[in-house]
Amino acid sequence: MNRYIILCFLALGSQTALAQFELLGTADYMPSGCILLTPNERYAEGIAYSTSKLDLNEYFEIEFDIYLGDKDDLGADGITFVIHDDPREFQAFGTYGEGIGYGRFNSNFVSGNFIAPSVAVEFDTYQNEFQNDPFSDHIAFLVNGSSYHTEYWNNENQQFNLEDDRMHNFRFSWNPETYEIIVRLDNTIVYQGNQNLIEDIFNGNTEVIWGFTSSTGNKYNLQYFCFRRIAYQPPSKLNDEGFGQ
Ligand SMILES: [Ca+2]
Ligand SMILES: [Ca+2]
Repeated sequence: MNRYIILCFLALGSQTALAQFELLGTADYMPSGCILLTPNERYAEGIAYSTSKLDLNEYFEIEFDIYLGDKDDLGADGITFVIHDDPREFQAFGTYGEGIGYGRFNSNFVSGNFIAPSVAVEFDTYQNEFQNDPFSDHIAFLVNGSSYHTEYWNNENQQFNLEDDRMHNFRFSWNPETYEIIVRLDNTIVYQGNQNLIEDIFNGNTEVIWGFTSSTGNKYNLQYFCFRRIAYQPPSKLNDEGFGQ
């Protein structure tokens, strides 16, 4: 209990940490106010969920800076941003290694640990053939605890690398009127889709949990995220016309 109080104090004292998180596995608060997901160690799994749920009836854009480590060839596995309504609520977790703490080893078998119902954006730093991963690091939109994807974004670059010892800006927006989801990495749109999350994924529920999952395997990296802001208003008309963004 004492540790919890101290961590909350640290978080509240930081200008960057404006959200409280439930922490699982190796996840922990960092002195900077960012949230450690995995240390630079083998076979780690860390998950952090905001204690405040999202309301999918409302427009939102949520922004983070993410860090995927500094080892390219020897690094793994990545992180996911997840929105879920799993019955385990703030204790939900998926498989380590190629599951990135979100998914499962084989999309054809609904067994093992995975998070569902859910959607997620994976930032994947290690190639796994069962998940249809390309050679390069990549970003993919995932559904209902399956790490397998048929499409991905890697800037059409087979050398694309996120384990570059740099922070990367990540934004996710949801529009309940148009059902549009937009994901940006470093101001580039890396996923854009239309899906009625409320009806198609969450069976009518609009109050959902959000957070990050992460893992390592035999290869590993330090991985963490920093919450920046959440906005509940869509971009202004000015921005829709191409100004200001
Ligand atoms: Ca890489
Ligand atoms: Ca992978």
